[in-house]
Amino acid sequence: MSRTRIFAVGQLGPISLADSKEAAVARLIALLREAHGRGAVWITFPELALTTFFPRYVYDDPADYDRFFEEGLPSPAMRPLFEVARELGIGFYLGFAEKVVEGGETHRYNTAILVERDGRVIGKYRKIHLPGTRDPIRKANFEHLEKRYFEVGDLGFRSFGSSVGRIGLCICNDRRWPETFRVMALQGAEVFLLGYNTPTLNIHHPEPAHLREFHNRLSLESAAYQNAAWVMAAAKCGAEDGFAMIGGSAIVAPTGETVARASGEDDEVISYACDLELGAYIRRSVFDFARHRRIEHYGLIASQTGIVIPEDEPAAGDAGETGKAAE
Ligand code: CDT
Repeated sequence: MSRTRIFAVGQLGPISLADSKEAAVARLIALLREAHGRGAVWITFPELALTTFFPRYVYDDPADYDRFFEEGLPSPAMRPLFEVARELGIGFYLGFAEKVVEGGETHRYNTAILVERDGRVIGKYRKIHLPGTRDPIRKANFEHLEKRYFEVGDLGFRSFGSSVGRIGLCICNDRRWPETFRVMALQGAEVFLLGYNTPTLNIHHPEPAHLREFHNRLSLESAAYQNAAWVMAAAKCGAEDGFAMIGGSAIVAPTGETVARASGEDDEVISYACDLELGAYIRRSVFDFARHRRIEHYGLIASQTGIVIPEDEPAAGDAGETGKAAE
């Protein structure tokens, strides 16, 4: 028996540094209305969807960057989006910069929330894999300073029950790490939602621009396939004040096949009728975790961060030069 619902992804084109949050939210509402018109029950919006991708800029004083952050849920800027979504009965994923006082201390996170079709916040995630640096590296005319503005998320990778299925959520760079998705899949996630802002130029590790698109797609498709789950991925893309970011927002099936893909680098809705039973079927066979996983051999994944060559192994030879394998 199928369990089909229409999921949508709302891609955003550029948001300028000069744009107001109100203008960004008006664009999100237009995307949400279009998704609803297509019969969608849920829409995924990008990472940091209310502002430009501000970690590309260097600020020293919180007084200069606090304007990018939201306080309270819904924050005043988000409230109109919450209201229209509840009125239309459509759930959503939204990424934003969060400022919160907890335990008497101020914290700032790169956050995403899940808002149920009746307007309740049913899930929250604070980004764990923060890319870039704390200090400027001055290798280009922009930076990637997520480690400067955000703390590492403290909520873990979780999945949440919703009226449309069990949802796991993460943010941008998390999609490059398979551990992200496996932890959520082990909690029964059937659909992974994520938003991203990916600069076309990699300032840390120069590489051809086409690889940025390829690695995005590769990460999404492998996450879907290896966990037998649907993936909804929403880009904020195009040139924000001249700083280019990739598009390629996509919906990927549990088979690993991309079934819908944004065509441009501006505001755009893509949608697909997703049968959650397709993933369940695969999780009863080739990816029946309970039957086939061998956790007694996976210990290093959770106990070691970097690469450690076992000491009892012979040193690596010069097989590259001689063509002879080290023995
Ligand atoms: N926003 C975000 O996480 N972007 C990163 C860029 C990595 S290059 C520093 C990404 O993984 O797409």
